[in-house]
Formats: sequence, C-alpha cells, structure tokens
Amino acid sequence: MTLTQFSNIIPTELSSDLNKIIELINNSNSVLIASHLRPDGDAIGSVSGLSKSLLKAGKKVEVALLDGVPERMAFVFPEVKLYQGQNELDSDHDLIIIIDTGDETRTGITYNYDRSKTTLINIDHHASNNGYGDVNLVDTKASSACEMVVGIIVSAGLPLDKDVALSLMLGLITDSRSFQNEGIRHTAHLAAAHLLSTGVDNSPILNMLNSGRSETDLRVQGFGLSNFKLECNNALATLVIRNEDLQKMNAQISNIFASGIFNILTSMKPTLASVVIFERDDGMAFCEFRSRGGIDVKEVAVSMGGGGHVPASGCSRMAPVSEVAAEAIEKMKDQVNQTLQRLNV
Ligand SMILES: [Mn+2]
Repeated sequence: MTLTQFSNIIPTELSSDLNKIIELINNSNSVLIASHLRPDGDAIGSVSGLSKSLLKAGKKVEVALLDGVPERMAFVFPEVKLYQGQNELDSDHDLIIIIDTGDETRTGITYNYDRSKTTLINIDHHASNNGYGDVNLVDTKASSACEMVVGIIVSAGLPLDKDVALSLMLGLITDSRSFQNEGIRHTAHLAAAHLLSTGVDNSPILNMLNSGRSETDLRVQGFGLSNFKLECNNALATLVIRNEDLQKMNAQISNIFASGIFNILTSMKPTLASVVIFERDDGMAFCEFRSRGGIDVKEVAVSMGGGGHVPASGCSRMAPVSEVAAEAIEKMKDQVNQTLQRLNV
C-alpha cells in the first residue's frame, strides 16, 4: 500500500453509509446532536466539533446531553441551545444525530418525533452498538467518535478550522489514550494530521489532561491504590469503592472517573484486566472494566446490561454495590481465566 491509498479516514467498506449521511447533512437545515450520559472527552469533543462545523455551514444546531457539559471540558463547547436534565424531548429537526453511543437508551432521553420528517443517525465506534439508527455509521476499529467525525467533515467538505479542530482533538486524544490503544489504526493519526493542519493550539487540552486534576481526584486514586485486590494469579485487579468511602474523602463518582484509577490498575506487569465497582449516593452501582492483551471485557459488561469496547467497558444498575461487585468480579475471573487458558494452549 502506498501512502496515497491511506487517504480515507472512514474505511471504504462503510462508504455507502457515509455517503447517505453526507447527503442527509447536506439536505438538512436543522439538526439535533446528542450523546451518552456522563459524557467523556469523546462525547463532548464529537458533539461540539460536529456542532461547530454545522453551525459554520449555516445550519441550525441544537444539542441534547442529559448530564450537561462537564466544567473541565466547557472550553470546547460552542454557544448553542443545550437541552440538559430533560428525559424527554420533542424534536421537529430534520436530523437527530446520536454520536459515541452504543444504544439509544444510553442518552437517557426519549425523543418524540415524526418518523416521516426526521431521520435518526447513529455515528459510533462501540463494538456493542446495536444499530438503532435509520442510518448507522459504525466503525468499531475507529479510535474515537471524533476520528469518525473528522472523516465525515473531510469527506463532506464541511468547515474545519482551529475551533472545530480543538473539539475533535479532545476526543481523539482521550479515547485513544494519547494514541496508545492496542490495534490503533493509521486513520487515528490521519485524523490528527487533518486537525493539526488547521494550526490548532492543543495546549488547553494538554493542560486539562496533565495538570487539571483536583486534590480529591488524587485522594481517590490513593484510596484505589491502597485498597485494590488481586485475583487469577495477579492477572485481575479488583476494587470496590463504597459511598461511605467517597463521603470520607468528600468525593463524588466524577472524582473516580477523573482519578485515572481504572487504567492504572492494568499498568502492573502481570495484570491484564481490572474491574472497579462503585456506588453513587442514590444507590446506583457502577462497574468499569479495563483490559489489555485481547481480554474481552465488553462481553462481561453486556452480560450485566452495559456496553463498550473490548478493552474498556462499563455498566450500571440500581442494586446494592456488594451484590453487583460479587457478580462483576466472578464474571471477570471467568473471562480472565478462559482467555489465559486459551492463550496457554
Ligand atoms: Mn468514544
């Protein structure tokens, strides 16, 4: 393969879906863009990046994020009508575009719209995506939804300037773990090249990632490092954080996500997978699964009503944290042992 053959960010086998989406965007005037609950860098980056580009193309853009925009990512967000905290939305938009979301219900919002007037578009890279859109563009090997949005913008000839690029760089960097994901494709770097060619200054993103954590985030990380347990001959790290632990540290579950503990646990040499189980003050229990070396944690997450990617997945359930922890740890032990047995054969 020569370098010129590397020009597509979205793989050619998805061209017909890509072209349908470009045509729908070109023919639309009003667009509602949405993403998942507890939005991460990729959700905020892709929603804000596409919003900015479509606004610059002269379209009416509105955004729906049930949990709003996290303060630390607000610097990428455009001035746009934002629906937050609303479980139900009436839409008369030409398009509803849901990004970075494997299942429509993960947006936490029910959309009321006339199916003859409004088209639902699903743009995502989660392996667990269930194809809920009228048109689906699902590229499970893409590093991030932001990579896919760059692919759409470049293919469609939509506006791409520094401002759009700053948003999309956020998700490209965070979801690829700074281009360190296993099996990362050249298209992630190609998308980055397109973004950097705008002259975008990435320093606000790097500052957020490298020096944006709070004292509480670090206290939670310290708690995690002091309290994890090892199973499966040290191949699996497990950690349970109860609401009372959080209260002692004056912490919220957002501090757990910001602490970095999920990935730190799999940075030990023999540890190929981790599960962190934690509890919110309203009684909702959460699991975050991570792995390397091909252990499929998405299977475990899906079996517990969640979803995600092979190396990074999650689920949540309104149930006692001890009960959820017992199930998650048991299933992870099975998954890790099965994979180890397969590798040893
Ligand atoms: Mn993502």
